[in-house]
Amino acid sequence: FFFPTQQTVAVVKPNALSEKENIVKKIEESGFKVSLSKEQQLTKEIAEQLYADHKDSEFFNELTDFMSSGPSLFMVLTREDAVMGWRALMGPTDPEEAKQSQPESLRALFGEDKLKNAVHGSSNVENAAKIIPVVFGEEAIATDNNEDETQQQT
Ligand code: DGI
Repeated sequence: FFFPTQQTVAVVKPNALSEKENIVKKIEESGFKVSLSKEQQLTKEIAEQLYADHKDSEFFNELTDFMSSGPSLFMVLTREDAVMGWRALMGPTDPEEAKQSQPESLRALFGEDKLKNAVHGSSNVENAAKIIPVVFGEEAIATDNNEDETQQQT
């Protein structure tokens, strides 16, 4: 059965940055290549772009405040079926639910509550493609699409 190679954006949220080594280890053990990686504190504006699909949500302001409250780790992950695969590794939005249904997921292991749930992932390849140049710069598109078969980290 064949799944296309995809890229997704993974973010270690500010509350879980101290666990970044453990989280990256699990990411690599799950077969993802970390194609790009950057630690930075988001501006409120970039946090709003990251969560643009939630702009009408009642927690949009709280969410974008939290995401810009301290440094987070941004990564571009490359793998077959990366978007769904990364969402599966993250687990359900609510860490309490994750502990019940998927105790090995990252949100079960490192999440505190629905907001401080340790990690973010793009919901589709279009959203990932939109935020990559915002965080990594326009040149990221050309270099990052340069696929090869090695698992070396760049
Ligand atoms: O894609 P997910 O992160 O799994 O979940 P989502 O798209 O439903 O929500 C996006 C983010 O919004 C989530 O990671 C944290 C925040 N959020 C979701 N539900 C709640 C919430 N924040 C608060 N304060 N309360 C919520 O019920």
